[in-house]
Amino acid sequence: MSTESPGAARCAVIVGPYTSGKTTLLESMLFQAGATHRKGSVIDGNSVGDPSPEARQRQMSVEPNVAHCEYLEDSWSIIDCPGSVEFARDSHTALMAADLAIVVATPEIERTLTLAPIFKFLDDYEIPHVVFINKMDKANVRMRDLLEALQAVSSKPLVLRQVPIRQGEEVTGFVDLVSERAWKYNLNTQSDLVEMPETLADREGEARQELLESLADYDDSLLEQLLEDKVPATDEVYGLLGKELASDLIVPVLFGSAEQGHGITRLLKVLRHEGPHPGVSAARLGIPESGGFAATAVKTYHAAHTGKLTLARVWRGEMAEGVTVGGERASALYKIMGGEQQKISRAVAGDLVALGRMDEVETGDLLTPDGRVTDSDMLWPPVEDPVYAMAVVPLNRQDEVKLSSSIAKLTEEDASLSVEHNPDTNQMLLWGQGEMHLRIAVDRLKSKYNVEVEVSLPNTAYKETIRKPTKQHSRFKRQTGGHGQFGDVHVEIRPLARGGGFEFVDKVVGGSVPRQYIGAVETGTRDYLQRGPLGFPVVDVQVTLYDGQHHAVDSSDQAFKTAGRLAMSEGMPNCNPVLLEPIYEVTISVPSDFTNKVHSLVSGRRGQILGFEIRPGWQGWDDLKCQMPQSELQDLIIELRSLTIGVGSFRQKFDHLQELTGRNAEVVIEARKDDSAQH
Ligand SMILES: Nc1nc2c(ncn2[C@@H]2O[C@H](COP(=O)(O)OP(=O)(O)OP(=O)(O)O)[C@@H](O)[C@H]2O)c(=O)[nH]1
Ligand SMILES: [Mg+2]
Repeated sequence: MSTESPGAARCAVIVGPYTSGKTTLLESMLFQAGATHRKGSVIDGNSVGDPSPEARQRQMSVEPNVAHCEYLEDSWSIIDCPGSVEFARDSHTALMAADLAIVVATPEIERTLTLAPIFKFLDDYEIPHVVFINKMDKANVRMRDLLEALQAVSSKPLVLRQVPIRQGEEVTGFVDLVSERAWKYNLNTQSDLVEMPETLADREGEARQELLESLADYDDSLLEQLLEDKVPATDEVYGLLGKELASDLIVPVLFGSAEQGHGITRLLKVLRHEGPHPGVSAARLGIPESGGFAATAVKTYHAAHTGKLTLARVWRGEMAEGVTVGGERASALYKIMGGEQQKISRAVAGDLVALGRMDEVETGDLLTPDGRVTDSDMLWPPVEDPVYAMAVVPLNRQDEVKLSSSIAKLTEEDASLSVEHNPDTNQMLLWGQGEMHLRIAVDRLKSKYNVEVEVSLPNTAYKETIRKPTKQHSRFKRQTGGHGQFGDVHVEIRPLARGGGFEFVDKVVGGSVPRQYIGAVETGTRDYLQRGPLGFPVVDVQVTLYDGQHHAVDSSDQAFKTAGRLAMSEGMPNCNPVLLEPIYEVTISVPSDFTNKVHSLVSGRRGQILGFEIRPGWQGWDDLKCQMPQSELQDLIIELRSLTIGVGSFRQKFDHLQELTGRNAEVVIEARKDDSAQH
């Protein structure tokens, strides 16, 4: 496949930490490219991006925003991603449509660490990217210091493309290090060409030399020229910038202010001249070169009027109205612009298109005329581990079915959201990436599907067991008119080793309990296990039936089942019952600067550190392995993020049940009693 695809639309995906100004940047780019006639703002709630009520209300992005513009002769699709780590899934999949990413950073050295996970993802998938340092109207750091801090979290060399012109503290323009021209910012429009300030000459020369040396690291011809003190041709430098960006060897760094519209035209020009073409991206993704059209489904939306919409990047061929994928027909093709959809008749290689009502298609599929390729060679990011859960119950009981189908739509839109029916606690749990993530899911249930739910913290799956054996004789006897009921059993109840579950042993001799009733006794004892003397499911217990009595007329399955159950409820309280709490194995990943803080976090939550190692593939990060009670994990992510400027994360896996005694156990048992009293 030719990697040159002149004329094909390109796709830039805007990513970056929370509130760095991505949606404002989109607004500014659209305005300065002439795609909009008025520049809206996130604060005023009239931006192209963030059209949903959930986003407007919080003045933050909660899903990707899609827009298009023509700049000079080029077509661009732009996807603006939410910055909150809780919506990382959307950035990850949107980036699979990207020819390049624009990483929006802020000029704050103390926040540069928040870029680490973003750079890591871009590196893992070799996605070409530029950095745009936004909010320069508020900057009070030296560019050199900022760049050094940014470089510390990027494994790829950052190459400064511009140096700031300052008047006092204020950044009023920039010098482009390739053309060596100076520009003065204008509010929300192109900059003016000005004389290069003399005071900047040294700094400019030094920064330009750094840029050339970075490029020369990957180009021998430029290296030779530099060694011979020759000045390389400007076109050659532009060419190398484009080439090395497309191969993800270097990361150009630009800056400006999305709010003021500063540096935006420069960014658009860099995209125009140096932005990779879709052919490069298709090759990177391993899209096969022949066989009709090929498109990747990168996001699924369920919209009120159009139903399900699949956002797809077309890599090859053409999709026209009525297009079918393995027999399934798209109801329509749309071009999305913020909250609006416009019907279009065709989409060709390079385009970002939304396909209507493709029920079978899932995010991540490669769409071809022959059908969906769900397991292609195409790289596809794994789903993020869930870290936070809420229990949900429909306010209106009749909404139960509707709730399940609505949640299914939400999880189809966002695979980092999932649902679990927890059999231990009998709760329906919504799992996701944090409190905000789940609150927005709950808001959407109401605003989109008209299902209101009550949310609560998930219950911990406590169990109980016993510590000493007992023998129990119980008799169930009832005489009520005609037929009576009679069952009499002798059982021995014994503790089993942890993980032993439940065992029922039949040691009846001589038919004191006739064969046909033994199963009923077992059923009775098993029934009891659902709720032991402390109020929780019973585990790790063995019950041996060794004797009993029966009555020729009055004995029955039912009578022996009741007798079995009775023996348990009379015997178990004498067995020294004890609470068991679930212990999880937890791996916490943080930059090593935070490792000490995490040690105290873990011990403060009754955790036990098992050890720590370097996080594989993450320079300067640690993986701390520990064991922690499930009850301490519920809001762990909230504290962990607040300790680590949002970048810490963890994975959890059930490990074992462990006895819980003392005050902690009493609280749990009391709460269970209160809970039962209410129901
Ligand atoms: N001073 C200044 N403020 C800005 C600039 N760009 C954005 N902001 C402000 O920063 C805040 C966040 O802007 P957004 O554009 O919503 O940021 P975002 O990165 O899209 O945020 P999320 O999508 O929620 O992560 C808003 O209050 C903007 O007005 C800028 O260049 N300078
Ligand atoms: Mg945003």
